[in-house]
Amino acid sequence: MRADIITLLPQIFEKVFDESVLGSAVKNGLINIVLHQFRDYGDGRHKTVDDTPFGGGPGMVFKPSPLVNCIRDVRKLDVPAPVIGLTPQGVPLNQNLVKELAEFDRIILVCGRYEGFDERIIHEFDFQLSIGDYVLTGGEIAAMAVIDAVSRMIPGTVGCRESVVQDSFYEGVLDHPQYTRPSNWEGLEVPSVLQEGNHALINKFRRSRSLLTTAVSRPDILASTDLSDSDKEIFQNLISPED
Ligand code: 6GU
Repeated sequence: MRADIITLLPQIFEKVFDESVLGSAVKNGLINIVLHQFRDYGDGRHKTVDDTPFGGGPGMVFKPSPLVNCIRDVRKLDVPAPVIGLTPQGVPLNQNLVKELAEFDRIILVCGRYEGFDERIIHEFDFQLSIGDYVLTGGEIAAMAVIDAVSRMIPGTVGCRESVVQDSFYEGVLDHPQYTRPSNWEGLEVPSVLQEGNHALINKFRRSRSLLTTAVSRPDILASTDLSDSDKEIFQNLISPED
């Protein structure tokens, strides 16, 4: 996948795309990140990209022309791609949307700053995306979150496919807890079923812990998850245990 990022702060992305899982994905050519400094499209000697809001109020607003000219040029650089504005007004990102984004050969992310964009440019966006119900100082951290989550869905980025499929949210439930050695740490014992090697029992234990955590912490996501018959049986057992 190719991801173009339009930003005033291209330098802050470098470390993130250089290290660890994302770094390897970039090095292995699974994801190609292209940064664009849109100040280059600014007006006049000072390359101005913002101005005070009509009607007054705090902060600055991105002027329409520099950003739109940059978006139009970036669009033309490669195959067609959705242009995604990163703003707190956008649709909330979730794992389903991450999976859909991972299907594209190319995406273009536009990072806002200041008080936002001149409203007349929003038709340049195919849609706007938010990463949660809080306000960031700019879209850069949101762009990093989007790229990180999307690249995990591209086969080859994460070592083991199974680990992606089993992750929190992937199949509509939260991940089960994990334990490693020592089996007794500060008096806290690892559940015995995990130490005994019966994989059918281990899977059942993990699934029941996933379902329970999801029911307690995120009943909203559980409500939109299709539960299998054995999941229903697990809940039934939690309510009225067999033994
Ligand atoms: Cl995409 N941008 C900003 N500035 N704040 C946010 C956001 C995006 N998503 C949540 N808060």
